[in-house]
Amino acid sequence: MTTRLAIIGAGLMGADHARIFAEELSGASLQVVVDADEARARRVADQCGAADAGIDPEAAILRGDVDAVVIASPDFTHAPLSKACIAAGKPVLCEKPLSQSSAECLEVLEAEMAAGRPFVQLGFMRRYDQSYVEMREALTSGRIGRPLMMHNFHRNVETPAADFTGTMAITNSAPHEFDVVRHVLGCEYASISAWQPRRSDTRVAPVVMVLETLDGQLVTIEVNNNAAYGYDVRAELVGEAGSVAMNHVAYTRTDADLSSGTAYEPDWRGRYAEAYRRQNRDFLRFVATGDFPATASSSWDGYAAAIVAEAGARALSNGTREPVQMIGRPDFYRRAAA
Ligand code: ISE
Repeated sequence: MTTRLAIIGAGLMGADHARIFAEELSGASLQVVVDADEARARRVADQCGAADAGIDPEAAILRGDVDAVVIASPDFTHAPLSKACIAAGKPVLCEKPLSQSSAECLEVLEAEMAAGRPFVQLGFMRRYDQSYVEMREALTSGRIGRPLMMHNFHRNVETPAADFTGTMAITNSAPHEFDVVRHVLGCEYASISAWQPRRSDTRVAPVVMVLETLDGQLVTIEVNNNAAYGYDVRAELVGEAGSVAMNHVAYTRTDADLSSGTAYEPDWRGRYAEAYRRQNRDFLRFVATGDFPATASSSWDGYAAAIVAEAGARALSNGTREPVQMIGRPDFYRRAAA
């Protein structure tokens, strides 16, 4: 079966998804690329062999020759467009976050439950990264014993926008950790605290968070969006009988001039290239079979990330330890572990 796709959003991630489906996976054909900037949509459409380009996302979702949709438009459009896909009965791969408002995430959950089957696969691609896959395996096999702590570092070269704030580090960047850590540990959060050190300039300073899980584990997350030297994500899962740490991912090491070094990627697309391929391949299977992928993030996971981010933003601005209070998980979103 060939899945006929609409790509909504032709920015960094929309263009990357279009390229992955067109060049790196089989089983997909790109029908239309949509962007508020029509010339940009046209450019990506031409690059990935889509016949049409347009500016109207709802019209693209409703097209008879579109089976499924990829949403990579600005964050505030994710939830409304996901709901439009649910209403049209079309599976959607939606970039993270589902919404920065947990209330809006709940609206998506309700629409999906009313439709009677899952439609939304959320683009928390780190779940497909081999390092987190192996951390999960180390827990399920019992090799490192009961988990105690998970330490995380998430560093970007510089902030994506000039007006990026510490709060946005929690609501835009840290949700990757919020999601992948609860996926690895298989547990929800109880509380979150957040602090920032002082920088000597006006750039946004790192945010350091400590979370407690309902099973009594501690999770540390540093998000430094002005790390200057490269895109660098690290993690270590510490158990009672051992630990698993992510290695720096690099194909080569250069030894020269009395030193030895490996390179950093400029951003996440290279670092997570294989994770994106695995995720998008799983999406094509989901469209073909209707079975929600065991590894993927659902709209429930999007809600969970939004609730933690909201509590984290409050913790940072009030200097308090904030409880994380989620609604009970609806049966609809219970599934066998991957
Ligand atoms: C960005 O929004 C992303 O989604 C990337 O995956 C992440 O690594 C980056 O830090 C965020 O700013």
